[in-house]
Amino acid sequence: TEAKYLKDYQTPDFFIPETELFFNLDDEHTLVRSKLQMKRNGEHTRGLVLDCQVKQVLRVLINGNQTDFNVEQEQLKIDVDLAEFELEIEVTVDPINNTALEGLYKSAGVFCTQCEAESFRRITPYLDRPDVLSVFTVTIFADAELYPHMLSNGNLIDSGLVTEDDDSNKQLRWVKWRDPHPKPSYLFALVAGDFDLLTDTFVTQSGRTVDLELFVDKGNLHLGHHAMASLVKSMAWDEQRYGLEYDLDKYMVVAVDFFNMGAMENKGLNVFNSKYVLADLNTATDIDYHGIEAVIGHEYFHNWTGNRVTCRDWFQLSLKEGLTVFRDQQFSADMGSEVIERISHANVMRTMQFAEDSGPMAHPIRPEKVIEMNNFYTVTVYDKGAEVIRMMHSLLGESGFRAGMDLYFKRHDGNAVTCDDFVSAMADANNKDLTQFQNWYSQAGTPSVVVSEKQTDTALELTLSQSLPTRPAAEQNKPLVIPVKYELLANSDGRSLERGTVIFDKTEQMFTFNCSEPVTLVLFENFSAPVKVQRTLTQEQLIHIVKYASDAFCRWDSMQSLWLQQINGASDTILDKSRQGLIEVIEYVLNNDDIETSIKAELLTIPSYTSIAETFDVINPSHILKVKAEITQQIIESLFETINALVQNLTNIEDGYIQSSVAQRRLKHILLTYLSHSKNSDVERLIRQVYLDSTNMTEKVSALESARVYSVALLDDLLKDMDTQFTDNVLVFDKMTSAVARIPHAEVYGKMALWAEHKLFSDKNPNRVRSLFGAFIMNNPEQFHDESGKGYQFLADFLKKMDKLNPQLASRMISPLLSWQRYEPARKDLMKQQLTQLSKLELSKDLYEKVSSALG
Ligand code: HT7
Ligand code: ZN
Repeated sequence: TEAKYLKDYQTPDFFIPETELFFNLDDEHTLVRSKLQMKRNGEHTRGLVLDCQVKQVLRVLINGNQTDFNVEQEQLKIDVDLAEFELEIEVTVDPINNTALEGLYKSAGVFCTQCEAESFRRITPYLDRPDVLSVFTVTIFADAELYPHMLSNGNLIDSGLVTEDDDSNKQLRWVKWRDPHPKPSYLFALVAGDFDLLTDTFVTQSGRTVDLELFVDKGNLHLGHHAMASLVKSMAWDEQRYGLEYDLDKYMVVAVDFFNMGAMENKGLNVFNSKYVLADLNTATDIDYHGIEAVIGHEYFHNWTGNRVTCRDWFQLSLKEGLTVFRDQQFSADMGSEVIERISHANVMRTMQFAEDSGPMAHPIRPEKVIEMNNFYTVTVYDKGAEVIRMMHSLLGESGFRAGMDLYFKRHDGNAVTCDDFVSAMADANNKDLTQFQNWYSQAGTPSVVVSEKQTDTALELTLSQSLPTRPAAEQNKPLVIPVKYELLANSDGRSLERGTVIFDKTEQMFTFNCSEPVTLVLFENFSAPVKVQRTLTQEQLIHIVKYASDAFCRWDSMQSLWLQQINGASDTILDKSRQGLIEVIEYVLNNDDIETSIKAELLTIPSYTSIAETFDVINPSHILKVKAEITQQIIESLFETINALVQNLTNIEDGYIQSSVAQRRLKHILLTYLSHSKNSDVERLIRQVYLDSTNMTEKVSALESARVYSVALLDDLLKDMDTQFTDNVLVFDKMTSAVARIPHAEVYGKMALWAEHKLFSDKNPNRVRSLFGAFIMNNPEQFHDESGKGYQFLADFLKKMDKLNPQLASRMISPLLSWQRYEPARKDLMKQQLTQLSKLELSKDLYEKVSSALG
C-alpha cells in the first residue's frame, strides 16, 4: 500500500532490447519461460530488480548458468554486475483461478491476457514499466484441438507439431510470433481458443494490403460485420485526418466475454470486450452500434497515439488516453453528428467527471501520486484529458493542431515520452507559448467561472472570474487558459450579431463587445471548456437562446438550465408562472418542424438525476426526485395529446444503423418516456405495441424502459417474453437486468436477487455484474439513495464479496459512496458508516486507496 510519486521518476537501471517468451498453456500450471537480452543503462553497479507477481519462480539462469535469486514484496532480485547478459527465467502461473482478469487468465474456454497497466509481471518477472521497450518473439505450445487459434503480437513466423514428452503421447501444436516494433510490456498479448474468423483487407494510402482478422465465439460470425466495417472506417479516417497509416501486415481483434474494461490496444492484437464487437439488428441497440464504432476507432487510433509513441511512466497516462479519446470523439463526430457527440461528452463531464473532481479521489489529468494504477483509468485522465486536448485544438485551429501532431510524431516516434513533450510539440510547431496552458495538467478540480454582464448604449461589458476549489496542501492555484466561444444575439429578433472566441486567462478579466442594441450573450458554445459556469439568466433569456442561438449545443444547454431553474429555484410562489414557461417552450419544441429530429430529441430530454444532483452544493436526493417527478407530471398533464400524437406518427421507422432512423428512434424513445409517467391505460397499450411491433432492439429496450416507469407488472410481462425470445443471449440478458435494477421501488431487491440466480448470470463476469448491480448503484437514485440507507448497505456488502473476486471491478463500483461529503447530513452519515465498515476489512490495494482517501 505504498504510494508512488511522479517527482521520484528515474530512468530504468537496465534495458531489454530483445524478449523471447515460451508458453506451455495449461489451466492451473501454465509454464512461462523468458529469455531476455539485458543491457545495463549507464555506469551504475546496482543489481537487477524485476517486478514479479507470478505463482512460482522455478529457475533463473544468467548466460546459461543457474543463479541464486530472491523473491520478496513482489520483486525478483538477482545479484549481477555484468553490463550485458542473457537472462532466462522459468515460472508458473494459474490462469483458470485468475478471477481478477489481470495477467494471463482463462475464462469461457479461452486463454487471454490483460497486461496494462502493471500486470505483465503476473505472467513473467520483468521491468514492467512503459519506458522499457523490447522486440518480442513469442512461442506458444498448446493442445491443437482445444486451441486451434494461438495468437500473439506481430507476424506469425513459424509453427509445428510436437508430441508431449510425458506418457500421454498427446500432440501439441506450437506457433511462433514476432513483433518487429519495440514495445513496452503492457502492449504484449496472447490469446488461445476456438473461434470463428471474419476476414477482410484494407489497402493503405501507400498501397500496402493489410489483413484484417476478427475472432469471435463459434456461431457468432454474423455479429462481427459492424465491427469490421468500423475498423475499415477507422483506418481510412486516420489516414485522411492525420496522415497516419497502419504499420503491420495483420490487424487482429479478438472478442472475449470476460473483460474488465471496453478493450485493449495490444500491438496488432486488440482484445475486446465482446459487448464492443458483437451486433445485429435483433440484439443490439443504436447505442451499442455507436459504442462499437467508437471503441474500435479508439483502439485503432492508439496504434499511433499510445503504441508508436508511448508513455514514459503511468503518471503520463493522459498522454495516450486523453489524446486518443479526443481522436475517437473527432472520428465519431465525422461519422455521425458533431453536436450529438458534444452533448453526450458534456454530459459525461458534468455528471461523472465533475463528481470525481470534487471528491476525495480528485486528481489532475496528470496525477502526481498513485497507490494502485488501475484506479487512475478515470474520467479525469480520459475525458477531462480529451477536453484539454480539445482546448489546444481550439487555440491552435485545425491546421495548427495538425502541425503539432506531425511534429510530435516526427520527434518522438518509437519513444516513451511525457505530456510536456506533447505540449512542447504543439507549441513549437505553432510558435506559441503554451506555458500557462500547462496548468491544466497539474491542477485538479473543476474551474468555476463566475459571469457578470452589464449592457450600456454602445457595448456589452462581460466580466469573468475563475477559481478552483482549494484543497489542503495544494499549491496556490494558478489561472487557467480558458477558451470561451460566444455569440451575441439581438433581443429584438434573435439575429446573430457576432460570433467568436475570447481567451480568458486571468483570475478576473473584462471583455467589451460593441453593440448598439439590447443583446443576449451566448457563452461556452460547443462546451468550449470543461468548467462550471455561475451565471444568472432569466427564463426569458434562456428561452431566447433555445430559440435563436446558432450553436445547437447551447440551445440544448439552455433547455437543461430551464429545468434546473425549476429544481434549484426555491419557493413555489415564483415557480408557478415560470413552470408554465417551461411547459410552453417544450410545446414550442414539440411542434417546431424546423428543428432537426436528432436535436429535437436532445432538447426534449429530461435532465438525468445525476446531472441535476451535480449542480447542488449539498445534495438532497429526495428533493431532487420529488420536484423532478412533479414537473414531469405537470408537463404530461398539459401536453399528453401533443406528445401522443407525435409518437403515433413515428411508426415504420426504417431499421438499421442509419443516422435518420437513429434520430427518429431516439425522439420516439424520449416521447415515450414522457408518456410513461402518465397513468392513462392507452400508454400501456402503446408500450406493448412498441415492444411487439418493433423489429430492432433499440425500440424493444425503449419499451422496457418505459414499462419500468409505467408499472412493474408491465415490465415483468415484457421481460418474460424477452427471456424466452432471446434465450442464451448474454448481451440481451444484460439489457434485461439493467431494466430490472432500475425499478424505482423497494421490490427491486427481491427482483435483483432473482435475476442473479438466472442461469446466464455469473458474478465472475464483469459485464453481468455491471449490468445488474452497476445499474442499480449508478442509475437507481430512488432506491440507492433511499433514506433508510439500505442502498448504501447493499453496495458495501456487495463490495466486500466482489473485492475478493475482482478488485478492479469492486474499486470501480464504489464511486457513488466516495462523494458522501456532498450529501445532506442524514445520508452523509449513513454513507460514512458503510465506508468505515469497509475500512476495517482487509481490502485489495484498489479498494484500500479509495476507502482510505474517502475517510481522509
Ligand atoms: N488502454 C486500455 C486500458 C485497459 C485497462 C487498464 C487497466 C485494467 C484493464 C484494462 N483494460 C484496458 C483501454 C483503452 O483506453 O483503450
Ligand atoms: Zn485508450
